[in-house]
Amino acid sequence: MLTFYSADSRLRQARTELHDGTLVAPFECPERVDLVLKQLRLSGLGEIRAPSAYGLAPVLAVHDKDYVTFLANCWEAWLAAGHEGEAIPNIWPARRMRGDHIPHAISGQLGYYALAAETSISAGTFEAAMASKDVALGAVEYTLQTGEPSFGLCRPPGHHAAYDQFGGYCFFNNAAIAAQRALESGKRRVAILDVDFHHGNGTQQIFYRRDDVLFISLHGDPEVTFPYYLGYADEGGEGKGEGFNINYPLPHGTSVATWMATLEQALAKIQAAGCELLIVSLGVDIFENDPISAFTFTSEDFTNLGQRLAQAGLPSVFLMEGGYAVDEIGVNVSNVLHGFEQGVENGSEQS
Ligand code: SP5
Ligand code: ZN
Repeated sequence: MLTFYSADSRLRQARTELHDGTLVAPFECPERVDLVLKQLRLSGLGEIRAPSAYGLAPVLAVHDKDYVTFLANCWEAWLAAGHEGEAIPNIWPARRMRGDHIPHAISGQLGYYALAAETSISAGTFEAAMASKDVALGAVEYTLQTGEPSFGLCRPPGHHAAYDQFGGYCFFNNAAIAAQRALESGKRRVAILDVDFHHGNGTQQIFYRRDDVLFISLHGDPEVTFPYYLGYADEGGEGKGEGFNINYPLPHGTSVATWMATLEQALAKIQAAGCELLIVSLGVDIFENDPISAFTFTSEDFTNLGQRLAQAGLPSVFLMEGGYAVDEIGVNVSNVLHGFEQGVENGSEQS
């Protein structure tokens, strides 16, 4: 399988994450991609290619222009305002305040555009986010042109980024940008299957009123985990999007058997909806030893996941989302992708 990767993903190197009341070294760190790359090479998955630069047009197809401008200017404005640490919001347009007003000061803009405070903005953040969406676009273009599967080793991740909000380590919604590109190239309906431990609130929000993207997410129950304010089972889409948003919140400690049984339901929905492309938001934070998550996948289970996804029989694009057990992230990602290739081979032997 072909992998897309950009060395510019390293430009995202925040020093601080607000975690459990202290500033810690971010879980979403550059070593994550280093170790995935290393394992993909070691296991011989296939060629690793740098993407072209696709510019801002595909970003503006799913994100707000003023939000993108804010991201592009945030770090400089933060420095110019004389702040010492990294840019972290500490006030929001909370209920019964002016939710429609964008203040002049960067501290006010940060709260306006942030959906969470763990994600700091620092030098290089915007450039890395640009590289990450190029990785996603490179992967989807390749799969659109060849029908062959691809892996976009995106970093920073994307699925928490909404139309005009960053957070959850995400700035541009790579999966949404890729899906939109696929639709513009002629696909009539695209499925985004989000297997990251956390609900893909940004992807859900972007497509909530549309029927050309089926968004399905399996995730930790938002009653007890991030992002708390979206991802419930009764969120089914709105208007013509009704029926095209499906959430499967699952309790902490959910067994792999239950998770895989839920995946069967998700795949049946994708088949029934006549989707022509599968984009997998691939978070491997469902791993049993993930430091911030609570599902129970072993490294071997990731192989089975990949095999099962191949049986859907669709052109498929995998895009990296979360996964913070850095020592095992390479094996876990590699197992999904090799599992997928094995699943494709088994499928073609049977037919
Ligand atoms: C892309 C992605 O996986 N983003 C995840 C963002 C999660 N940010 C908030 C994490 C809060 C973790 N608190 C868990 C405490 C466990 N002891
Ligand atoms: Zn996650």
